[in-house]
Amino acid sequence: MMGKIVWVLLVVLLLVQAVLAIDGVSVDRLNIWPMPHSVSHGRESLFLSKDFELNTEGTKYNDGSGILKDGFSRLLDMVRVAHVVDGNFSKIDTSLLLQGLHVVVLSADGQLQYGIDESYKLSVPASGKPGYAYLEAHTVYGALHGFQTFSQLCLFNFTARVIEVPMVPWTVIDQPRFFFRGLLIDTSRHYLPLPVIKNVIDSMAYAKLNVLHWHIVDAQSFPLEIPSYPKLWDGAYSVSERYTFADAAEIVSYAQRRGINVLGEIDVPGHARSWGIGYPSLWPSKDCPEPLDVSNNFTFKVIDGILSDFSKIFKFKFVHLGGDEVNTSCWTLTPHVKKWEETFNNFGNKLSRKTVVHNWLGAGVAEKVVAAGLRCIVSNQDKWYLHYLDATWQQFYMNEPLTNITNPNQQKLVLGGEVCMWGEYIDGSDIEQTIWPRAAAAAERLWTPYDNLAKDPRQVTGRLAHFRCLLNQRGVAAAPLAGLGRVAPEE
Ligand code: CP6
Repeated sequence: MMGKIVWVLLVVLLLVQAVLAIDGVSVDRLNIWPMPHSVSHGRESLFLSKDFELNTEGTKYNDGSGILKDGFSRLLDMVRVAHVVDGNFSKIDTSLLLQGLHVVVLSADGQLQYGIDESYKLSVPASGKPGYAYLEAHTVYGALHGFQTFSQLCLFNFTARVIEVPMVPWTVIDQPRFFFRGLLIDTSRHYLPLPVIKNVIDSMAYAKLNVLHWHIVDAQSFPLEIPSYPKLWDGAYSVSERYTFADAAEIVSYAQRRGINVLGEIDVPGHARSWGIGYPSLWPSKDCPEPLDVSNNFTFKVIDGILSDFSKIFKFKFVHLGGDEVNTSCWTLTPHVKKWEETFNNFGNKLSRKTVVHNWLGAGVAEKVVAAGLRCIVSNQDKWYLHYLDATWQQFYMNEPLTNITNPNQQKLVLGGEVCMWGEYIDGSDIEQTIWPRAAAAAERLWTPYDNLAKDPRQVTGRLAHFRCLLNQRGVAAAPLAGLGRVAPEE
């Protein structure tokens, strides 16, 4: 009898020891990027069970296209970061095991569009009887942001070889400061292969950026198929450096499934020389090939054709028309165009109130645009241009879109901002490390409530360094914070 009791005690002791042997990692700061609206946490640790699962009970949204399901499966990949999870789950006390994530999406509407509700609430329970973590969002895209945040709370425990959520219980309440959080890519100066674009989209989702501004075409090349005018992509660099119409639709769908809108752009009437390779009559003349010949009806037929084809694939409510850097000397020099110039100048000044002005160039323009009652997206040339390799992440962090805009009604006209990766000096080989980590600094500026933003970038260095490592672990070639180590090219 005594022998039996001693034996049982021994087993119990061993079990307790086994459970205690799995130490939680102690984390010394909140490593969430961008910083949420509000966060609270505890000091305990939980572990994801072997069959950590998605539970969507009570969700109104019908996930027929699998956006939620695929998002959850990417979440599992993200938290594993390619480690082999071979820990012994039977050693972990069930009071420390999280069975899954219960996601409730309140709205049935699965449309992604400008201005949708991207908020979410995430709670991870304390140990004891943890069951499920809980994520609630109005839209499936808010839930995807919640997945991103959850993934950043997790880490791989190298002792237990399982995934741990330290500092439970967690409560995160979150929503973006601006609706428009963009990144521009330029596929005209250098062709970007489709897998590169997809990797950029993945990385945008990690930083909660939500608009991919696709500067598809420029003077140098016309890589996109336009079914209405099938000779336009004769202006591509080569027969292989092209996107079919279906490729573009696939990019839009890939982005959309990650909560990212694609803002398609044709830059007119300047920056369009490549159009004339297939259709030379779009040029004012052979020796004077840009801007587009705006005295020619055919030019407007082609623009119409492109926009009508665009509307079949780009579902975002905005389309970008460039309109920048129009060198009018060819118009002045070519008699049949010169007659037209005045009209153009006139309607240029009478932009419809439906227009959103993208402040691409000089700083300080945004305040004039909103004072005139127009909506605006801020890039501020020297602040959010990624091709300036000597611009630091600290400068990106400190670029405030509402600078000098104090009137609340005018502040509402600033829809957000956009970092720009102009393609003259980069291609698929180095685009990722030129975008990251600096775009992440801008992403926090655009996501996090103003009062939660660091007033001095030194306060966020450690947290950004952590996010940078996370990007590397997920296969994104983000550069070290200490700088790109390259010399800025001459303009
Ligand atoms: N391409 C187009 C560009 C630029 C612009 N439009 C540009 C101009 C100056 C700088 C960076 C980019 N490369 N189509 C102007 C918005 Cl510094």
